[in-house]
Amino acid sequence: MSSHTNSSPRPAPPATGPVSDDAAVALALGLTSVMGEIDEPHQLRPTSAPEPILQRMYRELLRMRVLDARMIVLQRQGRVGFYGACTGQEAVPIACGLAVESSDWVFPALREQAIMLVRDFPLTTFIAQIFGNSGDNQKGRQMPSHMSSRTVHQVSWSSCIGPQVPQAVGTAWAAKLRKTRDVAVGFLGDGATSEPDFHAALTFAGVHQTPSVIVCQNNGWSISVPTSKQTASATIAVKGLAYGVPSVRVDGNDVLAVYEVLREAFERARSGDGPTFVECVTYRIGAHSTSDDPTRYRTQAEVDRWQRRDPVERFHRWLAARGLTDDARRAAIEAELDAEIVQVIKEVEALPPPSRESLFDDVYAELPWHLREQRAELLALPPAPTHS
Ligand SMILES: Cc1ncc(C[n+]2csc(CCOP(=O)(O)OP(=O)(O)O)c2C)c(N)n1
Ligand SMILES: [Mg+2]
Repeated sequence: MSSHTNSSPRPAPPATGPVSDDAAVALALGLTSVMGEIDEPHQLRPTSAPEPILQRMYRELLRMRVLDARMIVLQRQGRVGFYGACTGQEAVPIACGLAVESSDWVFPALREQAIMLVRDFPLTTFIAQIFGNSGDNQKGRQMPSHMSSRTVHQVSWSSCIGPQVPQAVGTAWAAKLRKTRDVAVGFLGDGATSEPDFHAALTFAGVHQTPSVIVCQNNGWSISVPTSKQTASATIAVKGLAYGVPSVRVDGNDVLAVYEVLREAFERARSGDGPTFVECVTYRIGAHSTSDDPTRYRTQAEVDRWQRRDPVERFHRWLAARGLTDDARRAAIEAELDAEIVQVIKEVEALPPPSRESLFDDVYAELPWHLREQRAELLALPPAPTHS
């Protein structure tokens, strides 16, 4: 037996902090909701969103749904190589995009690219990234769907699972040391909670009280692995309490609830009250990506059950019940958005590939001699044949 016996009891944990607070535990184990349409016990709260925000949310939700559908068609037609949709999970990125301030930093995982559109990133550049052509601000160097831009303080979607969370916490720590008002939000999926990065990030955030918001989109699956195989914990949110981080479990298909919870979390972080961990309970309606076939590992009955909780439909019904929209208005907005997206695709697809010489840009402030030589050699060659 080791020398660590029960003869010298551990000191009791400090009485402060979220672990000792019943209300805090209830937030991490329960489900926060505004619309209150869900079939499990939940804590209802009112919305603070004024009508212009409600209408913006509506339009952005509809836009993302239409955009995803169009992009998947492009991939199936072989016009783009890959696409990662967020269908069924739109409420989280849209709510986040409306809750953050323009100076805050966003570190997305796999399904949050919509945040940059909500923060007014041009749709043309967004779609050009998926084509990877000369309209792409990343010059075609990233995998499709891995868009990023300093202009909207959003780093690339991370194909590696987990690292965006410590990156966000580190950025938040820098903001704290520099005494700015900036907050950093880092995303992860339920699968990523099995990665060491998740634990490192929450430990650091709790110890250093960083102005960070860590958001887990629990969409039920990590490609073909169900959440029940990631953890035996009652909820994902409750794990945050062990790190001393206030944690909230929210209906991730209720755009109003996610907006409230994130706004509060940003506010806490900005006013010096430290990090928050948010679990958004949602579902990936489509495939993991265009490289996946979910019929191999989940039932249609499960998908149908979640279709009834669809975030776009629910918000439409909620607005309609208050006289703020109707089916005809929705159809008109969708048609308008679809026409705009089709037009942008047409313009972007006609753009040439990134220029050859752009290969040498952006790495060195001053190009070293050997790369200057290689650049000159490349430019002396005839242009590559174009594909048609
Ligand atoms: C470190 C690492 N391990 C494995 C993978 C392969 N991989 C890509 S996405 C994914 C599942 C991620 O699941 P989750 O975190 O729940 O996010 P979701 O796709 O459901 O949004 C895996 C295992 C990876 N990209 N990086
Ligand atoms: Mg997942």
